[in-house]
Amino acid sequence: MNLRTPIFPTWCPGCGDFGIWGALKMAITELNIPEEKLVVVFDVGCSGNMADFIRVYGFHALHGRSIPVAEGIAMANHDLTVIVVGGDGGLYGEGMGHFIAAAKTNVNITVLVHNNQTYGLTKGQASPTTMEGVITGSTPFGVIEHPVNPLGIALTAGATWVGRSYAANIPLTKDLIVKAVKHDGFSHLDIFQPCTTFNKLNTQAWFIEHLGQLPTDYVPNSKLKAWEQSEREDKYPIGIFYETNKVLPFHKRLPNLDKGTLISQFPTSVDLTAAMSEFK
Ligand SMILES: Cc1ncc(C[n+]2csc(CCOP(=O)(O)OP(=O)(O)O)c2C)c(N)n1
Ligand code: SF4
Repeated sequence: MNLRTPIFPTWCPGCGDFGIWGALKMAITELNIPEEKLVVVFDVGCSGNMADFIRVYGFHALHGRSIPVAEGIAMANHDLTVIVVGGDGGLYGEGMGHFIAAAKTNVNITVLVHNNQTYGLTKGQASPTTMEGVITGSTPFGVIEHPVNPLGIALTAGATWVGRSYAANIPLTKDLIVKAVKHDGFSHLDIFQPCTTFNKLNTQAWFIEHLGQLPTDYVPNSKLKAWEQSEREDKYPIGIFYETNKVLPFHKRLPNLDKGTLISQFPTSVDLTAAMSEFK
């Protein structure tokens, strides 16, 4: 599958978006999903700008609103693989309500969060994951709140697959994306990444010092143990925190979808030739 577009990324040198971009392309290639069966919904942000840099069927949604768009696509055609790409500002700030609702619904989508602990595209304002004390354009005296724990929120809301990766570890990020996409239900992969321009605390050196591993005997089948690991601040573990297949995804709980996807039951006959010709 040719995932190239003619546009080279406009991201700053050293930005973690590059690593996630590479890992996502490798994951899509490994998953070998027919291109007409894959949809990537991009949020607004530096992360969401990936919409221009990867050749997939996609949708560039409004800031914080990519998850409901993805849910709509997955509900209309549950045969599709649906992936969301967005930042911590869009998905844990403006879109947090949607994030919680989608996790609770266990809709079969994969949410990849470029967690650079800042609003990158709008020049470094504090986001929900910015650490306490950090001076940003919007917090000139330092952030006075404690950051949210996105993995803990996902677990509490009912996500059935929860993991964390680091953008510079491209092989791990690729593996975790593959596993998250294969999961039948709502999967959430938080991916730490440096924002070299605006986040002067959480740099590559900071991540090397502060990232850790889950315990060697860790089995990701306990929500309580996963939550405990997600609360750790001595070291931030990466890997799969939690997965379960005991909860059916949303579309398998709707008997009227047993007959087939919604669009197959209500086929449309809209002629898209004129609209598509604009993209040639
Ligand atoms: C509804 C709406 N609110 C706010 C904005 C302005 N805006 C654009 S990008 C952005 C922040 C992006 O930060 P984040 O989601 O963390 O992504 P990043 O750029 O760091 O990848 C904001 C607030 C917008 N475009 N639309
Ligand atoms: S502003 Fe930050 S997140 Fe945006 S491209 Fe530059 S380094 Fe990456």
